[in-house]
Amino acid sequence: MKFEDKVIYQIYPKSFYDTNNDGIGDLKGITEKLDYLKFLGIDYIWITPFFISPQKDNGYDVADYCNVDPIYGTLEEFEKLSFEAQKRGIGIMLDMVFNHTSTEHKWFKKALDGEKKYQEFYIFKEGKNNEPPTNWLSKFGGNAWEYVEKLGSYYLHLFDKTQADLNWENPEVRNEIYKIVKFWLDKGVSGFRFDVVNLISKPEKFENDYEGDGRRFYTDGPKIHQYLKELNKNTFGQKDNIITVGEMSSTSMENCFKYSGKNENELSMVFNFHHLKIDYKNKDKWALQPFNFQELKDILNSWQVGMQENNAWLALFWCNHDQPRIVSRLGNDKKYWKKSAKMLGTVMHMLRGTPYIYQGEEIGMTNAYFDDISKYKDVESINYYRILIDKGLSNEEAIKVIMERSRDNGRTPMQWNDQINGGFSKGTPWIESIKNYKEINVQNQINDEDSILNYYRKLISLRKNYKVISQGKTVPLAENDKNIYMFKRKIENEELLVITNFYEKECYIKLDFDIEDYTCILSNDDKNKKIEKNLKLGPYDAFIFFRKK
Ligand code: TEU
Ligand code: CA
Repeated sequence: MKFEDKVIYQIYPKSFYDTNNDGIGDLKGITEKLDYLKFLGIDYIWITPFFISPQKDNGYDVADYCNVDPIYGTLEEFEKLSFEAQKRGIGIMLDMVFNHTSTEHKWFKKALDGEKKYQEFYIFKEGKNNEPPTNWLSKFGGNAWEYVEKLGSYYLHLFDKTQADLNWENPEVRNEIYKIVKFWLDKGVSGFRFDVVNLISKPEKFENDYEGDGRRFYTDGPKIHQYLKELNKNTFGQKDNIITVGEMSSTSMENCFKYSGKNENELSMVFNFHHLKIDYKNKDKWALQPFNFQELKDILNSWQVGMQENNAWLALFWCNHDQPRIVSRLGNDKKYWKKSAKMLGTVMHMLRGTPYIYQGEEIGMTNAYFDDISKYKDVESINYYRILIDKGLSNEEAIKVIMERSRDNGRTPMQWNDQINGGFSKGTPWIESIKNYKEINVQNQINDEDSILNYYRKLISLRKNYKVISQGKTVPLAENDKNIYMFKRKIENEELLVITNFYEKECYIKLDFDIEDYTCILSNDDKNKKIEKNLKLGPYDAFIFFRKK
């Protein structure tokens, strides 16, 4: 695997940095912050979609894949960004949304105008007895089929009704997609993130799901591996060193062995979300429960071991633009804000896989705590607020759920300094800034040796200096401990030992192996900590020990 010592930084351009003060972050804003990213030490930036789009789902509804949406800038500005990034040794990964297009895409418009060729680009089906073709649910709420009066049929949309699913069965669709990928390869991009790519292969027969929402019929679908191998062969596989990551929704580990397997020629690595559903009550995102620590450990450990045994590679992450902020979710964003943010960072950066940092995570940005539905912008949050109210929840009860679970928690403006809107924009931001920008911002942390930001820099540089971090095998330890998450990494004569306390309570861990020769190479607490048979851990402590045999 070629990308094991790399670290990737995810940028949500809308909320990163606004250079013309229209309240929306832009490509020029990314270019202006490249020196900051260089300082952080990351190798690639993954930029979420900035293509032409009506922005119903903030750009995941693409109307033209080969042009920049004017709210973000121009193709020339992208080229400038790409040039400046390359100069600094930073690669650019683009976010390709090929499960669906916007209903504003010319293909879909032609389909609506009755052009048979383009109707076959999508999944149009007739209903039965005035009912949609199946009872499948959209991931954003409601039925997954939308009726088109003038065609007398329904089209499938696994997401919003303005995001129509493409028909990958059609070779012309696949060809068009190859052309788009090649267009961007020719512009010199270094890699791609493929949005919900394990949902592209739909079943031959469309039938009702009486057990779930339909996902079991199209998740890791029948031809998925064939499609990915062909995509690889016809596009990025023809060039050296292109890095690719697939976003795998509700996937299985067995499928991930193939998606990212060493000799499979599909993708470099995979995201999965199982470790982030540990606070969903009965698997329902919109029902709250405290996070289940044992379940979190079991999931992380089983994926670590399973993937390494099968020569497959994981993308490691806590945060992205669809997730609440991790320090608010698993840490403590008040009393132990700094310590818990560093502890969580330690875990993700020391596991086997490629770490992804989502903008603002490196300074410990928190959830938004918006207490009024009018402040939310995300289509999913707005739809589910309605659904919860219709279910009989009061406004207070519904807002409590949205406040914890909304994707907007991760979409508030990046906090650069203590100036208006945290230095993101002098205009009115498209989504409100979090009030805590006066304390939590880049400027405050950049020269503070003890800051979360500088701790992340150390985590990144450790990966560059220790082979055991980039390439070692993971050995889970203390698997049933109630407070501690702990593991070893091993390669040849190097060994890394990572010990973390996920709670505020002090605790002890008995080390039942040979503890000689370990030295602490990084900690969010006492850097001179000596390893002992009976090791004491303070609130949210994290220690990284190393030894060479
Ligand atoms: O997300 C896929 C996905 O399933 C998300 O809907 C997310 O996991 C969900 O919010 C959990 O409830 C990708 C993109 O990352 C997301 O921003 C897009 O909205 C979605 O695909 C559709 O393109
Ligand atoms: Ca702007």
